[in-house]
Amino acid sequence: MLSLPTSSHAYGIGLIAVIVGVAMGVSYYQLYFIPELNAKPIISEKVLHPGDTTTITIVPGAENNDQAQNFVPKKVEIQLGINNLVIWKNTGETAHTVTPDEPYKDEYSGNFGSPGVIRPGNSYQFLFTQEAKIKYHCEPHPWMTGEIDVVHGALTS
Ligand SMILES: [Cu+2]
Repeated sequence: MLSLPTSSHAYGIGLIAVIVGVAMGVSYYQLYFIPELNAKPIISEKVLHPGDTTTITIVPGAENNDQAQNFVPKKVEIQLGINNLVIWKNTGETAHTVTPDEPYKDEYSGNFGSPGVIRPGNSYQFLFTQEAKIKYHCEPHPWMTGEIDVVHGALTS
């Protein structure tokens, strides 16, 4: 008769201990683990949604080594918060890539460079959120080169 309440009491304490343990685990996960996983730098709205885009055209014939024009314009200076979204449009008839000479990672947008080839009629875009100077080329046609200089815009400095 006495043993039943005792054991059910012990069972109750055990259950509470488990619930408290799980709750602590969950709050630890929410407090420390998730924020670290989701940590993204704080970037101004103007930089995340610039008013203008910068378009670089990959012109027809760009794959020809003896053609001067490939990425047009070849060198661009863009301003954070103004035109820091860059779009490469392939208007030619050959697939090309946008490949950084040296790996570049933007703290917000991640690794720069087209994930594969940009087929004719397609485009590749990248949102730059930090000052940077990046030289790039086309993987299949390494004589195709370009440069992006990302600078502080008048609105963001
Ligand atoms: Cu190419």
